[in-house]
Amino acid sequence: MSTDLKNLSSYNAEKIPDASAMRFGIVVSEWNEAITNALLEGAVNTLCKHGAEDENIVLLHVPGSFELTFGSRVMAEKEELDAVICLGCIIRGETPHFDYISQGVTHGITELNLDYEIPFVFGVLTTDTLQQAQDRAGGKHGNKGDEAAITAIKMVHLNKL
Ligand code: DLZ
Repeated sequence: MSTDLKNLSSYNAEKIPDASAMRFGIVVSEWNEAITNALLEGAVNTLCKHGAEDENIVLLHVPGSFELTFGSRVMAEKEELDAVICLGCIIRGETPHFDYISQGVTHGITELNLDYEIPFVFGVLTTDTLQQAQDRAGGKHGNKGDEAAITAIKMVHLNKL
């Protein structure tokens, strides 16, 4: 199928707002770190490509995707931020753990978006296999870290209108 080869991270760079006055937090899960490091690299490169300054990107690592909610809340409380990007990778195993973690972090990040005045971006891969995750972390389907960064810039811009 032709859609198999589509890079889902493609976008028109000219339509993205300037991020030079924006300050971002990025919270990254250590589980599946080869994948989450690739997401992080994509997110940071994309923020910088659109003008964000290095000193305006604050990083925090948490043990697993389930901890992204708490880590993001800590970030929002302790730092002056315009947005928080949450990066994780949950790969389905043999037990229902995948579903509990996925639902927990989805719900948690949704709650943060409702409770705070800044956006929290969901950059969490939920895949059946490692290959599917690799395909979305700098592989044939692009990099969801790039997409999370673009979403964060757009949402900060929207929040400042
Ligand atoms: C326990 C667990 C499992 C089985 N799988 C993943 C995963 O695929 N991706 C991920 O980010 N984290 C996983 N974790 C760890 C949980 O997110 C969490 O860190 C622990 O349950 C402790 O709260």
